Amino acid sequence: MVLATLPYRELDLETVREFAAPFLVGDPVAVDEIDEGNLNRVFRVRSESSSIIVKQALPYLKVAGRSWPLTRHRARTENYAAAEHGRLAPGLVTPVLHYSEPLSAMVFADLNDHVTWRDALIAGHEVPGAAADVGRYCAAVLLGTSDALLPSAQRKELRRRFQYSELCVVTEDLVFTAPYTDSESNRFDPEIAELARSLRSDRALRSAAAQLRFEFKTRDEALVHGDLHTGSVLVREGDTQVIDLEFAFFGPIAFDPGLLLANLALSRVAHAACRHIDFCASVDRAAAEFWTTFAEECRRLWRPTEPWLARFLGSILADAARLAGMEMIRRVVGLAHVKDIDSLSQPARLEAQHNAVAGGRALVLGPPCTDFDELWTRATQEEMFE
Ligand code: SR1
Ligand code: MG
Repeated sequence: MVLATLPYRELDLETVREFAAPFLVGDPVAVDEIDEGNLNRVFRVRSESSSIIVKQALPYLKVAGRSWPLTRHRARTENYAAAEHGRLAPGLVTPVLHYSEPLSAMVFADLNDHVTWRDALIAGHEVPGAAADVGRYCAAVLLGTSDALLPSAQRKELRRRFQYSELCVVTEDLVFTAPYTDSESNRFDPEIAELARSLRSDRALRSAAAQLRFEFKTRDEALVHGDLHTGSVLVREGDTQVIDLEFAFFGPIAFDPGLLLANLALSRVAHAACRHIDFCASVDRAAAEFWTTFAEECRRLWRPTEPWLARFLGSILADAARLAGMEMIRRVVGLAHVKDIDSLSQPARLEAQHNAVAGGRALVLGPPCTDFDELWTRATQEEMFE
């Protein structure tokens, strides 16, 4: 293949056909660009009888443009992390079928009968099994790459392959810093300008954010997904696939459960603002099922008699709550929002934004959460709102 031997170039609707051809049954006949995602270009290439996905890292952040340069190392990270997490959680991670180092491009099966869990939630569709699958995934990969289960020598070797990457710096900035400063990257509706300003002058919140940022940078506990929101999970009844592992790094175990719970809480807050009471109950069940399965699976994988287990899970829950709070706040006032709320019209949108920030604050500033119900009640509290 000519392209494979060339130096890096951005694939486009034409050149991606040549790159994709060896992975299709028959010649490529159609290409679409999938416009989801903030960082990379993603194409669907079809032949008469098959289709695949090509994902290419760009040398800049797609949502911000060339003014925010990035290296393309994230493609290598994603390729390694998908292999490692796929080994630990078989059947729950979409495998990379081919990786081109020169093009920073990956080929995946086209799961066109799946949707993102976020889209399913927005549409009000309950997906039985998804929450439990993601709970199992988290337990397998987080415990499986931590000192709890992985022998030291193997862990050292794995650790060497995953550096604190520039995407970790993006997270540091977008999750823990920008929402609490007058950063140019922040985006919020004019109606909540006052709310956004109030975050910058809240010393307790800023101090908590600084502490959580420090912990994010220094708690080298497990190979975390690093961006486990509901858009990083593809679902279909009977199948759940975790995708988009480019943010993977050795970080706090609570980071992935925290982000996942925050994104479920954002879904809940959005549905509550639309008075979709029945679906709120469905999101409540999904969140509880995620956490319960995660905890049970940790127990099973480690050993039910491990004397430290209850305290270990307790501290993950308390940390996950605070991290979830950071995620909820940044998805309202920071650069990257969630469709769950941004697709709402007023007045539901404003109510959801206020409640998401209130839930986030309560998680971050309240006393440490000691059980799941407390975390979820705080995250999804509804403030009196006019
Ligand atoms: C600019 S990148 C914005 C966000 O998209 C990714 O999915 C991460 O959540 C990141 O923070
Ligand atoms: Mg992503």
